[in-house]
Amino acid sequence: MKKIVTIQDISCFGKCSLTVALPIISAMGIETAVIPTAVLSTHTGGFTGYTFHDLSDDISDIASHWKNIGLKFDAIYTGYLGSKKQVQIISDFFDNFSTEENFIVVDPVLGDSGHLYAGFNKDFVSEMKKLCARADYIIPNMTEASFLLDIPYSESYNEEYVKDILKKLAELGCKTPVLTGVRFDDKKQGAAAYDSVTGTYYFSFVNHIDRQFHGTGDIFASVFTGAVTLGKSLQQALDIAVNYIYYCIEETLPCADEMWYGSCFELCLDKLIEYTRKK
Ligand code: PXL
Repeated sequence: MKKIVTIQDISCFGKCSLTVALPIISAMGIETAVIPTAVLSTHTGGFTGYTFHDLSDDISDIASHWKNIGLKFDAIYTGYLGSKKQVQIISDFFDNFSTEENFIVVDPVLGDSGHLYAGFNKDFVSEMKKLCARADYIIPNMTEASFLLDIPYSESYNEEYVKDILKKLAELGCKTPVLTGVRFDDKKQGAAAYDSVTGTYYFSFVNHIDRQFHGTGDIFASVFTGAVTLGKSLQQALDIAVNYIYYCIEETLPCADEMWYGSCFELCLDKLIEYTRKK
């Protein structure tokens, strides 16, 4: 059985980070080990008054124990990290657990819609850039890509622009950057990737639905990481993740007002399992 370790926060309410990564990766038939980086009462996107309990010191202790008992993983997948210090701790985790056989996915969770999430600043972005340099795959959205590359955020662009961004993201040091939330017109939306080893670009699109829901970036990253872990090609992994997000949004639309803080991803896990099992 394949085994992924995912390192990100637990937002106790709000459907993101570990509360989506665990059910999604498990549904794909992959064992999911977790290291929580922080415990928040809710995520930071729209809630006020949330609690934040930093677990930085626990990460190294958990890693030491795992090292002692010889645990190995097929993939290491990181998401939301709460501080610059945590990024350094995760880098040490990579030193200890990355091997020739496994791969690293960094979802550089920084922001959305042109803005950084609450609590993040340019120093944090610089630190995240260093983590991206160590990854096989990074999965930023357009906002995160702009901050990582220190370029203005734009909502209107063409295929050449996306290819250029992907190439520049690869120049940060990561082998395969994957860009989410790609949209050239109001008909299609999806994701793009660049395999810097072969110099090949990949795209995957579905019909555009003009509604965004919190946590879909985490869902995308979890599905993509699971698919690559199962040996799917880059194109297949993009297609599975893009289509699953489409179904999640479609399922969420009827209760969109109530679901401003997350999506109804639970209602289409059957579709994810079906996609995952297809050859
Ligand atoms: O969905 C990304 C995410 C993860 N974890 C926390 C967040 C966010 C985005 O706002 O606040 C705590």
